[in-house]
Amino acid sequence: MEDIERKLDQLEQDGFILIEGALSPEVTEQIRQRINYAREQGWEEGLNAVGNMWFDTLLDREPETYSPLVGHPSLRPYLEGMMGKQCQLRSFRAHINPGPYLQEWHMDFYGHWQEKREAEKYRLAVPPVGINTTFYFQDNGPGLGHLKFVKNGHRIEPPHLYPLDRPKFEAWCEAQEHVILYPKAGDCVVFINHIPHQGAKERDDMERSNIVCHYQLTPMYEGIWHVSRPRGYEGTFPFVG
Ligand SMILES: O=C(O)CCC(=O)C(=O)O
Repeated sequence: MEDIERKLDQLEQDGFILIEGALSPEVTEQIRQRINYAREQGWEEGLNAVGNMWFDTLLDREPETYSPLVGHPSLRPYLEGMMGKQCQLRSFRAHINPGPYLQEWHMDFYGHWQEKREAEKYRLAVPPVGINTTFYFQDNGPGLGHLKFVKNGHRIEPPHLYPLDRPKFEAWCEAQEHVILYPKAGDCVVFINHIPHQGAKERDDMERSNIVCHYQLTPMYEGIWHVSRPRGYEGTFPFVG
């Protein structure tokens, strides 16, 4: 219990926590292979300019493989500890980085700060927030690959967001103090998803894939500024019996 409380404090304080061994080696290997199978089948939605190939349909295509990741028991204390029953799966996306990969500095929930200001105008409104759980299927490490955060980037509003001036926003992110994580296969990074972050391969030929579950605490209106589209309502509350 105390350990969980400490981790919840850390998530609030730092904006992220690394959960080591969130998935067993067997499950990690099984899912790694299924993600590669998805690529063989050509199920990707696309491959973007920074080297990220993405898949939005895997939870629907192979629920027996992927649904255990939603509200996974090793993460439940943190998701539930932060959001309770209102914790809602917003979207489920897998990624493969087939070649060189240096992600753009970005936030998954770009609209957070403007929605926060909006919410402050109304008596019952609360600022919408979201959490990512990103599962890794290969070992990252110095010389291999990493995930970088802007230190305390969930607590300060970055400049150049509204309207987005991407070069200036990215230059600001680059100039801040950073924290670098090296998640290993089976680890999961849980983070508040308006913190600016950037994944990267340091070795172009490493195999690298991950699965991101986006959760949201509050219902968010269609068109809110978030990198993912919502899955809808039915069956999206993992902690409600
Ligand atoms: O490690 C990565 O490639 C980046 C992960 C990411 O952008 C995310 O989890 O939202």
